[in-house]
Amino acid sequence: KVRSMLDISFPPKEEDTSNGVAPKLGVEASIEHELKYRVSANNTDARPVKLYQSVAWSVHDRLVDAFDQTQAYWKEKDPKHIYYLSAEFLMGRTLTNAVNNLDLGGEYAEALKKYGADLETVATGELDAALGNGGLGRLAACFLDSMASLDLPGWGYGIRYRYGMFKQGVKDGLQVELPDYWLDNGNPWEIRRPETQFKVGFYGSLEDGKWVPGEEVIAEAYDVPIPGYKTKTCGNLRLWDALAPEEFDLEAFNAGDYSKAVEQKRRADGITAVLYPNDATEEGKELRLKQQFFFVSASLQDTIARYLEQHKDLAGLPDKACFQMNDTHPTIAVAELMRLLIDEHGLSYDDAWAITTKCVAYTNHTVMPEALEKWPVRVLAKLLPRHMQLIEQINSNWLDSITGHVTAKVEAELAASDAEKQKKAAAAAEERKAALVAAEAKGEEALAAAKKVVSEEEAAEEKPADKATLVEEKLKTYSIIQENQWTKGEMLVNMAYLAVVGSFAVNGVAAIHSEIIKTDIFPHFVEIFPERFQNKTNGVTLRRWLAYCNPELSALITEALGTDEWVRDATLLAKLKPFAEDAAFRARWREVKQQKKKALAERIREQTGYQVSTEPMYDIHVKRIHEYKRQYMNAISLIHRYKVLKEMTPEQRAKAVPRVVVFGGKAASAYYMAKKIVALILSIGETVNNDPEIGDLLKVVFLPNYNVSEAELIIPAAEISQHISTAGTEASGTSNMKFALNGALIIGTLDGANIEIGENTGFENLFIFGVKADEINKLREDRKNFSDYDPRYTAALQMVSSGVFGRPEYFEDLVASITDMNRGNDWFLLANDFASYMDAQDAIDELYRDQEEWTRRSIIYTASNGFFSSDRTIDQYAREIWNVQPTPQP
Ligand code: Z15
Repeated sequence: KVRSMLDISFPPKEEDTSNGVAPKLGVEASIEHELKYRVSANNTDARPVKLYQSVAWSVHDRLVDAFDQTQAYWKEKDPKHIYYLSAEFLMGRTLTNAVNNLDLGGEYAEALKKYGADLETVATGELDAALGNGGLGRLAACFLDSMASLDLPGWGYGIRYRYGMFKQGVKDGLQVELPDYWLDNGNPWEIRRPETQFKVGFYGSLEDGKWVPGEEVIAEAYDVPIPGYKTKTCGNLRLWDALAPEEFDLEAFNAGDYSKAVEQKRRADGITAVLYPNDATEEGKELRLKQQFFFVSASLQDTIARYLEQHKDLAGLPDKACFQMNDTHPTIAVAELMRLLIDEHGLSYDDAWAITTKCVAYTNHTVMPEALEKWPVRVLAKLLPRHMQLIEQINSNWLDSITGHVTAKVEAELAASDAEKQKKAAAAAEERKAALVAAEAKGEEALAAAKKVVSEEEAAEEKPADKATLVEEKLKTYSIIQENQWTKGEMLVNMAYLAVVGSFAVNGVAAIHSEIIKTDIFPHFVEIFPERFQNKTNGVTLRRWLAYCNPELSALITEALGTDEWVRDATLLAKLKPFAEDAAFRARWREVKQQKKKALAERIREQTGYQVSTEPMYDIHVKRIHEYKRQYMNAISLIHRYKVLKEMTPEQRAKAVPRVVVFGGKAASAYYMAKKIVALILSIGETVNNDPEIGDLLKVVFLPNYNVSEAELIIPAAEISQHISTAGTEASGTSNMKFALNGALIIGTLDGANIEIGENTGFENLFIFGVKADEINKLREDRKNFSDYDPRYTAALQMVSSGVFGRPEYFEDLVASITDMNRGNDWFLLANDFASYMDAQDAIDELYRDQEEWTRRSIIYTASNGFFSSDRTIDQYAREIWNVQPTPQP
């Protein structure tokens, strides 16, 4: 701890534990108080943002009470805690969630009447906290909500990026990236903790085995209270900011070199400045590794410091702390925990290893090779020399520990494959012996000739493979440190392997994904520790993703079930099933959907200028833009749809099923193809939406800046949603769950959690198409000879190339990536899946004509997917991995 001089204790507590003025005031008075004193706006000029700020500060004070009480209670009870280490927490807005989780919705609504405002409008004054890219970061946010709601002692640990996920704009038909300075209006949801600071070192050297860092920064804590749903429990998300040492050490600053201090400050600022905007692709930058180590080191030091306040012996740490590593991003935790235990706390290597491997668990979120982090030994050794040394030791112990196993495996393989060869060799040897005997009988000359033949034959004989070499070769496939397969001679640290070796549990995020990681990514580790591998199918919080983003549908559900308990216990949603058969209920269900479509249409007009009707089917495809997610295939299908509509007679058009197709999603700023996909969708929209012949029959909208708040508006309005990744590539997907719970039907592949959604909903209710995951490898091999192009596909691509949508040269590479066998080679198999995708699309149109059946299915989706509540997921983590118990306040 750096700031020990500030560790002064509070004055003794009064009976009333509320520690501020505002909570003693009623809601209405507290808003007024904040408006006047914190935000400095009088009632009459309270503009929306200022009103938001005062309401937020008023809620903040109530959160702080809940937070202090929970944390004090947990400190006293000292239960085991889960620490969720994640480089990303995609929180979105907080106000609505906090007010409703605290069960203060009614009171705040009432108080706001005075200002002629409602909570929903006031809430739009808040900027999203977008400290994450997509699914992985949003999952972490859902998990925090569920941990608190289940009264589980747990904290999230991450980075307080000053710039979150970039804002996406559209200019001249292209994506542009704008900085996201989300702290612009202050942040009422965080509490700065200047008293909680830790030193984090980088670079330097090892002197007598001791690490002497060449650079040091200070990690300073910010706490974000996480209110559970209708419980006293309020968890914590602790985010770290980086300060230069001189910033707190005034004396050194004054005595030292001013320009050096400025340089140090600049370097420290850089660490927490900005989130890397890549989703599921690796960013091999040293600064990224610095970010990872920075937050991991601070979090581990913090946990150990708090543990040691109450316990003497670190051997007990595994009974009090579990660190869940969200993907490989925090994997340096394995080495850092070892270093802290050995170098800072004097434990032996073996004792430290025993503790570490009981404290750390790892979640894998992807099988995409480009997302599996591998840090060059050169980079790691420079930035973290002691950690590199420890990783080498971990690796050599690991390889030693399995040499017996690998040797036995090699022996078994040799035995099997050589048994045949040896038999043959023995027979040949017998023959030669006989030949020699025969030759000897014939005299000297014959014997010499025969000996010559025999020695030639013996030389030609296949020697049994050298066991030692084979063992060595095989061991390399288990090694945490491996040679780069592209850059010979460069050694890499495979962070996923380090995570598996250092963890007591490894899990995937959907059933199929957890199988694929066992067969394709870690099969050799499964041999050694089969019991280590688990599945924890993802989930989403029903608070944010149903109750609060769709209050209209929620009210209807609550009315039908006669209780709102389903918000806490999602399995109760199953009781909605019979209502699918009730025509009056279906009509009301449709009415709600219609209302949400209207809100989305309004948003589309605001953001794009396009006027869309609320009558057509709303078909939504929102997620990060990636080749594997195949927004491109959807775009091609829309070109075909446009072409068909153009070719129709007026009579035929009158019978067509109109659609509004909405795309949203960000392309990583350096992802060349993804940006072209965005441009293609924009161009298609430009052409189609302005074609008077088409009118309301088809609108193709790219809604810019898809983020958590946009998702809360978009998802409730969806009638069909698209989850069409190449089978085997999407680990889980989580928006599929949100759409299903909001009664949108799914068109999708047998990939990720789509499969389990199908199992729960009944596959007959989904529009499933495409090849299966176990066919992919073979199909990829066969691509070179692929000739079976669907004529619709070819014609649509021809339209792109011939400039129907403008800029044909700009789209050349994109077209080539799926048609030219030397450029991209259709790695994600669009050509293979296109025809069955179109069949599924036809089935959708057909079903939509039958609104009663469509609505029936919509209700069934909501009723069937309570399983995908993150409360269920977190309950499984708590029981099956963490061994953490609910610890509610009485
Ligand atoms: C990310 O958002 C996901 C995986 C990653 O490895 C990275 Cl770096 C980012 C996503 C998966 O693509 C998605 O399928 C999954 O639902 C999500 O993580 C949460 O597990």
